[in-house]
Amino acid sequence: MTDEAAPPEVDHESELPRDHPRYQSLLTRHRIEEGVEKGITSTQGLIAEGRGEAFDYLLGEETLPSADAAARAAAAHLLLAEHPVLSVNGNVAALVPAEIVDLAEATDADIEVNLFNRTEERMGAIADHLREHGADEVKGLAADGRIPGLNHERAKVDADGIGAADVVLVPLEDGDRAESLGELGKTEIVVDLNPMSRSPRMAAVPVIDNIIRAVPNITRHARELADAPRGELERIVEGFDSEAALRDAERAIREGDLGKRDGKDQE
Ligand code: PTJ
Repeated sequence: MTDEAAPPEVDHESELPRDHPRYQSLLTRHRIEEGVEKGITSTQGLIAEGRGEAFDYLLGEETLPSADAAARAAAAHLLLAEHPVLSVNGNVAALVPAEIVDLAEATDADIEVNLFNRTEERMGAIADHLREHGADEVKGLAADGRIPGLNHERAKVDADGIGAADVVLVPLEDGDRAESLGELGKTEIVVDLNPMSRSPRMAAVPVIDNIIRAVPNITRHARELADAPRGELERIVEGFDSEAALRDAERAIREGDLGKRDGKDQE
């Protein structure tokens, strides 16, 4: 027997102690930094991450019950879809590559790389990174389709991917593209920590949560609902109120729950 406390368990990927009160947030930063170093994430992705982190802090770095209900509605939409597609950008690829592959498997969805700041190098690096994490097929490289109403590079999609999709998961999406995809009649599921941002406000299902929690949560719901009859999935979709979900996240941010943030002071 010894009086010495066991040393904190350290995450081998990031070398961060797992018991650090802001472990998840620091791990997220570490992955984004690594994404930039590998040529996956754009330097603008660092700024986007900072914005997201601020909102996550205000939300107590936890999934709200309303965001969990949104994740369940997202899973029901993906399971009901004829042709679901998961859109991946540089931040999503850096933060949740294996989790996106799991969600695609659970919902029989295609994965498509779709970038705001599109370069062929980054497209290739992200596709390779997703394959290293288990993706069989990655769309987005053919770029033989267009989203009308957007300028050249941002409009590129695969005709048999996002171009043909009925339901699209578009995490951390730009407002213009969210609007254009909506005008094309696609059902959009947007994951974004800012409930005041235009993209979640356009979405059929806004999931106001960190992508690192939201994607595994949608997968968990999809696995639970895998054998549910269509009628039950349709009831979940119809029962979801996007306005109420956005209002609830705004309320949580404005009123705050400082108790939840104890011990999670910004460092
Ligand atoms: O890789 P690319 O070229 O496609 O570019 C991707 C980014 C994210 C850089 C680009 O789409 C962009 O500039 O996005 P914005 O306009 O900065 O919007 C990003 C949104 O995502 C903001 O509303 C953030 O609050 C939110 N966000 C950031 N990190 C997370 C997040 N939402 C959920 N989880 C996060 N980890």
